[in-house]
Amino acid sequence: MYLRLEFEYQLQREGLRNARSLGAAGCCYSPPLVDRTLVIVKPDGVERGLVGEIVGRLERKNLRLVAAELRTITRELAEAHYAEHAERPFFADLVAFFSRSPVLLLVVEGPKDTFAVVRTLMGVTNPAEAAPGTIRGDLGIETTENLVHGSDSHESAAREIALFFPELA
Ligand code: IDP
Ligand code: MG
Repeated sequence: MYLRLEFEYQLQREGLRNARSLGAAGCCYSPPLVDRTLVIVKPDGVERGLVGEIVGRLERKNLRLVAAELRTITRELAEAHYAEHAERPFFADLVAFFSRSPVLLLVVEGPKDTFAVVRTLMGVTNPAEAAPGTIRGDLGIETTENLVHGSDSHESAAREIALFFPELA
């Protein structure tokens, strides 16, 4: 499954710009769309049927989907994605978990510092400690199987989008 929504949103952006320049009163506030980040619904989220729940939270926040693809990640790509953790004791388990079944890869777009907005929606790494109202806080209980990945900086977002969606880099 691979949805390319870029063209559709380009049209929406054009429409918004036109509406603003004409001074038309829109029904809804739409923030400027300037920033992208990578979000991944991890294998546990897909296996548990929580894709709709998680994507719904991103959409209700008024973030927009730019790309969405269900893909089984190879061990090599999982190792590259999590390279910063290569020396950590949980690395082998993390790579095995991340490559065991399909993930949903998403590029989402919003206003300034979208990566930070997504991280707030996700909650902290350990779901047992994540605040209620966050994805991990509401839906998870274990540290490795914590449902969702989100880039942790502008630099990580650029690196990770290029890793999984080279055509969008
Ligand atoms: P993040 O996903 O909140 O950015 P990181 O520290 O970057 O957290 O860790 C990457 C992933 O590695 C986590 O989301 C989690 O799946 C796993 N992980 C992190 N710390 C531990 C741990 O102490 N034990 C087991 N798995 C861990
Ligand atoms: Mg991280």
